[in-house]
Amino acid sequence: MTATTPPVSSLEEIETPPQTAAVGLSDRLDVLDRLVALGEGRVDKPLMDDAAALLARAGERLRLSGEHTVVALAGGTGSGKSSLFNAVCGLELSPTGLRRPMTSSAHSCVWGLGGAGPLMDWLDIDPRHRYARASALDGDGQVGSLQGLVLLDLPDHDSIRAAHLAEVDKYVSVADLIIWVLDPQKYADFAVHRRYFEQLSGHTGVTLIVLNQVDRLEPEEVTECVKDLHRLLEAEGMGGPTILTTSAKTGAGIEGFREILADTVAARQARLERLVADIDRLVRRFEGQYAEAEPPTTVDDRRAAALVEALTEAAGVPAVAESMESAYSLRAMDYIGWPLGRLTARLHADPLRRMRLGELRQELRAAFTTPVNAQQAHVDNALQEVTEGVTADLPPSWQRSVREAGRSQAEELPEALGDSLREVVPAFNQVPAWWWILRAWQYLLVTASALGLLWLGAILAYGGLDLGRAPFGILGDPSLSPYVGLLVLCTLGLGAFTTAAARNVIALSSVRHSERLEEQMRQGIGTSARTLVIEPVERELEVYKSFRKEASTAIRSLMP
Ligand SMILES: Nc1nc2c(ncn2[C@@H]2O[C@H](COP(=O)(O)OP(=O)(O)OP(=O)(O)O)[C@@H](O)[C@H]2O)c(=O)[nH]1
Ligand SMILES: [Mg+2]
Repeated sequence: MTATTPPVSSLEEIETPPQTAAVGLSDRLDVLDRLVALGEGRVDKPLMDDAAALLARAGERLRLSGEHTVVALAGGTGSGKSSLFNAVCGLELSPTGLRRPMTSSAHSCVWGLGGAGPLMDWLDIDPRHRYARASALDGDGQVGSLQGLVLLDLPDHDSIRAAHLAEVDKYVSVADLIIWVLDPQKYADFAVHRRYFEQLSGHTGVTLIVLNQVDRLEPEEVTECVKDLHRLLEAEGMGGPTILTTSAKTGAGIEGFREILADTVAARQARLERLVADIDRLVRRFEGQYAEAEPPTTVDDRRAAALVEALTEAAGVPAVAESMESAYSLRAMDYIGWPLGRLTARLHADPLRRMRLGELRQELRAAFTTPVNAQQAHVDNALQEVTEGVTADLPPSWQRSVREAGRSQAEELPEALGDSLREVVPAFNQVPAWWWILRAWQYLLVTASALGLLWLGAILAYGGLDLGRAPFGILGDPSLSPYVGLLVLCTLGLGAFTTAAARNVIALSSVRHSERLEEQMRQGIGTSARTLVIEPVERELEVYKSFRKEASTAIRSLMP
């Protein structure tokens, strides 16, 4: 074979601009794929179903490299696959020779269309065995264009079968045409191998038979051979197969071979153009699925705050805070009230006070331990308010999906609200340091009063009634009794004053304390509202935003 002049370069170097009508198919399929992923379950179902069906029809093959027509040369070793490959390429690209088997890994040649890289990668074709031909330099005008053709020179099938079963499957699954190259000596082997290939891939697609090396036969022998092959194929159930005779050595039949390749390219282009038209028609149907107005992507602060307020109400936080305030006062008085007063109160068993504290405890226990039985209507209203504000500019289907997103985790709200309430329990149960200090102070005063009274008693006993000798002078000195009495009165007065002052301080701090706990509960509820309602809504708005962008860009790029 003599090499002709056209330049050859690696695939990466040739990136000719797209020239066919079907160009952009991969991009279109990607866009459609994204639209389906974003719109699934949200947008008009019949449209989504049609889009999914179209994507399935296009399949992985088109996604990899829709614009290319893949033709694979398969056959037994030495039949002349590489020689034919070189003859069509016009260059000695794939080594041929007497060594058997010769080709150990697939070679490829791409005609004039960039972007076959992913397909080559997927087929695992060694970059050193990838070639490209500029289509303009190709052919002599007598045959149609080979633009977009990917010709694969495969190793003989015994070799690929031995090496990688999966490889065969790959080649066959992407091939638009499989060419079986037979030689006059071994053409009968075809039946065995064909079944093997079909079994592997379930591929019953287009197959062309090439009987090569016909220069080795006399013309009558060629006719006889072709007849025989026809019979063989019919017996195999392949009615009316196309059989081409070639000689890679003399060039006989090569022109016809190229013509068939060009027809295959043209047929594929026509199929792709139909597919492109189908996709474009489908994309137009997305027009009604988004609104012109730029959508919001966040829930505004006012509405978010209103939701927290409504949930706070629904969880009964104000009532809980009120109970906490009362309980705080009662507990505080228990701690720092005048100890003697408490003692008498206990002796008299103030029933009202007892009942009140018991009730409060019960109320709070209920609030903290059971999930909040939030009023559903209240919550529903709040959720509706949140989504209403952001869906105004959305088409109905997306309004629905945003509303659903807002409610998607509503079931978890009561438990989450309950948790927010429970979180304040440790803070509620705390005893502030100043309670302890005042309590100690009160006991000190009581002790001082008691000692003063004992002292008075001793003065009366030893000094007044003269019951004996006092162990210390001061215990029997009646002249001290007014001072001691004054001391007792002072400590008692101080106790009463402390109690009165504490009452005021408690009144103030119980309000502050409950306000602080209420704020803490509110914050917890705020967090729940964000994670369970606002964030799902905002995520859905983001999905709509992406969908709108994809759909509007796709529609704008369509021809009018
Ligand atoms: N006479 C004649 N010889 C041919 C023809 N085609 C190929 N040959 C020779 O047959 C031998 C095998 O050709 P290859 O093209 O390497 O065969 P192959 O099918 O690629 O073989 P493997 O790579 O081993 O699978 C070579 O020596 C070629 O020169 C032809 O049409 N006529
Ligand atoms: Mg070979």
